[in-house]
Amino acid sequence: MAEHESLEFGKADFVLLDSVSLEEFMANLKLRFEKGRIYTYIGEVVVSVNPYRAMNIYGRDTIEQYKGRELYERPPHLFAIADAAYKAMKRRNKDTCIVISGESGAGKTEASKYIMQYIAAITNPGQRAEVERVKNMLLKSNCVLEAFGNAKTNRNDNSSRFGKYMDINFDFKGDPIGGHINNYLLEKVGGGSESLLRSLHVSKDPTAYSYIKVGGQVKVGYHRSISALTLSVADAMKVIGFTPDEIQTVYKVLATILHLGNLTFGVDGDTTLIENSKVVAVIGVLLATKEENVGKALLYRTVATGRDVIDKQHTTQEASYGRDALAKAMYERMFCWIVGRINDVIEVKNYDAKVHGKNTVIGVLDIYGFEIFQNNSFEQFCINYCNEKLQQLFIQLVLRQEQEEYQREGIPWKHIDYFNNQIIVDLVELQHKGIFSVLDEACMTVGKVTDEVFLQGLNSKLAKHAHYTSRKLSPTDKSLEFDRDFRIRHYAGDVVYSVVGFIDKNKDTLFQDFKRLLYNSSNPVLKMMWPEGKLSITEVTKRPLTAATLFKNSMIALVENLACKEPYYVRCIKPNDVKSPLLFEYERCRHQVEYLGLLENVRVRRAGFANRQEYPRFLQRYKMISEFTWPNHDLPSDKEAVKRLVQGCGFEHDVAYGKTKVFVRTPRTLFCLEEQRDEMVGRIVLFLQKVWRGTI
Ligand code: AOV
Ligand code: MG
Repeated sequence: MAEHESLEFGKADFVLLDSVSLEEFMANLKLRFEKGRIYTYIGEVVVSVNPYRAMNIYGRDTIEQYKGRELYERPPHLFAIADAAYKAMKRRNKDTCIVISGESGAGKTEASKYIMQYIAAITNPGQRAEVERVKNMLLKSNCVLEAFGNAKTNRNDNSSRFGKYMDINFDFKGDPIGGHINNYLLEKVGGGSESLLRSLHVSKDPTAYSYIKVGGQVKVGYHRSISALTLSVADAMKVIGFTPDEIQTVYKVLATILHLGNLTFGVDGDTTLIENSKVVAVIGVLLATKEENVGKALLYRTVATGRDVIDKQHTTQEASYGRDALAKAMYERMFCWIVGRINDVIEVKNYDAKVHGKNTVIGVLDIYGFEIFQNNSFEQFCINYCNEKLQQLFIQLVLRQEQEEYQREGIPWKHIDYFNNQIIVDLVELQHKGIFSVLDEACMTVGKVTDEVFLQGLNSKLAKHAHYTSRKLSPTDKSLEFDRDFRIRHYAGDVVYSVVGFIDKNKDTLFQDFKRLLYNSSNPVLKMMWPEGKLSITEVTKRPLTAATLFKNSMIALVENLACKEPYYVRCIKPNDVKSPLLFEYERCRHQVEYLGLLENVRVRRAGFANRQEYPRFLQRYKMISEFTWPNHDLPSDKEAVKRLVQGCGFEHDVAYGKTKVFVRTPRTLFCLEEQRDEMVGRIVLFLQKVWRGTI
């Protein structure tokens, strides 16, 4: 809690504020940001404000300062939290997780990288080769995934378009021996960049590719991902163990996607045709398949009618839809395949470690942050739902943890009120009544399914919901500009979504013809990515789960997984929307502090006890201030000794004794203890100096 830092930098822990009000909280946050102190605690939670400039606080020397230390011994830092999670894992044999949350651009991904670097730096003192290999893989995999899964958005130049949860497995020595990555819904919008094109020996002009130019602008999306596929990424892939053929295939898939974007369809009488057939030939070469097969898959669809199988021709509209679906599916499949290959490599290999050894885990979650764009669609809806789930988890865990600790230690607990966002989580995910269910139902309607049908379903089911409205339900509401709009009151703010595209994105259908096309490629790597292409049309019977259902299930599983680990939290705040290192936009920050529930977090922390320490730790730190405990006590237990010490100082009223820990209610008491300690340490030092000099 206390840090060896002068108060001119504000309070290092919000729990130490003189009074808990939004104003005081904000004043402290602002002061610290302006003084270059970007981290502040709320107990064991780190609040981080994106500095938008390089900070000289992540180097080797800083790492050394935090290694093995307790939270309150050093200024607040991500490293301290990482170390706490590591210690809990190592000393107490606990699976832990570090959950990093905050809106888009707040600094989650950067934080997750520093945490990984810290863990890599403090482990494997014995320099075991296998452990070094694993560490190297874990760090390198990050760079590859970022290259493919991040992109420039309006909110963040390096925005994570996928969610990532990485488990790091440790052996009994506390060294990393493997890991596993779960990835969540990749946003698959089109794009591309010049440097990729150059490396692919196709046109240098990015506007020559229609997936890249939209309204004269280079479209976001794969933009950055593809540009990042430079030598360094290919190198990292090589180190991880991707074969040259695999890396080549990745390039070919990317090139195919760009070429697909240039395909245009026309009609001649009753026939749909491809207007630029040269492109088809190029794609044929890239995919190692016959040109005519590519053409056929783009223009026809095999359908089973009773016993017969016929080729049904697409309209130009269907063909364009199919083309775009193919491009997106290829990208997504490739991304998942890359994650799978990385998992193969970082999986815990050693049989002994797997079966006999103590194998504990630290999980690091870095996901896409809450976002609001000009136009919000299915992807933003999923991303924002994900953030609701994580907020809900925070509420439960932070409350639960406190509650459980007081219970365990036999100390009474007083409830603090929160805005509980469970109501919004339910609005999205509840069976039968939630938005995902309504969407799935609409998708299953026989006949022509449209986004409007979905919207009608929402309006009829959710008309009374406090967090839902739409143009139809609130016709005079200015923020709902179009008939297709609906609005959700999220915990982090109102977001207007357009229903356009929800049905298609949810069904996420890729014609079986394309799957077969890719499966039948003579490129074995590509073939491997599309195993289900093996099935013929008559064998495909099961309706695949919708994107919404898959996403919901993956979120529920994620939350279950996090909930059974000991959680550590990093709450990231974005200080302004212009990426300025100087600007602390008060309103912007206040809003985030509010919706993140940080003030309530402080209150819970304080209403209970600001500080708790295990008896031996407490003694070790303060024993010099009492004659009963210095230099050693002769009482029957450390608990008794702490009681004597506290009595002696006159803090009885402010302290509670749990089974294993002493709880200190107000920070002031701790200050006093710290002051007395400093004084005593000073005296002891002086005394020792005198002894040294021979003056005593
Ligand atoms: P995000 O992960 O929270 O957004 P990032 O971690 O990508 O946000 O941070 C956005 C940008 O802020 C980075 O590219 C850096 O320029 C800067 N930044 C963040 N943290 C630091 C730091 N500790 N030191 C220096 N610069 C920093 V998103 O992924 O969009 O939700 O989906
Ligand atoms: Mg990110």
